[in-house]
Amino acid sequence: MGSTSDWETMRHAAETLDALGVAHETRVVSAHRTPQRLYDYATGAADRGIKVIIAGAGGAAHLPGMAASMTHLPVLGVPVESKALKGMDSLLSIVQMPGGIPVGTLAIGKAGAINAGLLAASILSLSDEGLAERLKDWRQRQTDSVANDPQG
Ligand code: RP5
Repeated sequence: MGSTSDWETMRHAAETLDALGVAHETRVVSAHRTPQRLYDYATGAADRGIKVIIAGAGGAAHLPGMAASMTHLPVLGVPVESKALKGMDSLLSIVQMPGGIPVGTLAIGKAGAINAGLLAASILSLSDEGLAERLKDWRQRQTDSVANDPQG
C-alpha cells in the first residue's frame, strides 16, 4: 500500500487472505515518496516467489500501475477512499491503464480490499486444490449467512 494510512482499508485484504489460509506479506511502498522501494519491490517480487500483488493507494494512485509496469505478475489495484474526492481520484488513477499494462481494478475502499483478497485467492486456487476447497467453503458460508427476512 502507498501509505500506512491505507492500512485501515487494506487490512481487509489481509484479513481475507488470513481467513483463507493464504500466505502473504504487507508492505508500505509509495510510488511518489519511495520510488526506489517500489522499483526494488516490483522487479524482485517474482524471483522471491510472490504470485500475486495487491496494490492499494489513494489520490494520485500510481502504485498499482507502476508496479504492473515492472512485473509480469498479476496486479490487483484497490482504490483507497481519499478525503478530497471520496476515492474517485484513486479509482480513475488505477483503472485507466493504457493497453498493454493491465491492473485488475477493484471497488473503492473496504469492498475492493476484501474482493482483492478473494480474487487473489481465486487466482492462486487454480494451482492449489486445497485453497480451491477453502474458497468454496468460504463462499458457501457467506451464502448461508444471508438472512431470508431482514427482521430475523
Ligand atoms: C497515497 O496518498 C497513499 O496511498 C494514501 O492513500 C494517500 C495519502 O497518504 P498519506 O498522506 O496519508 O501518507 O500515496
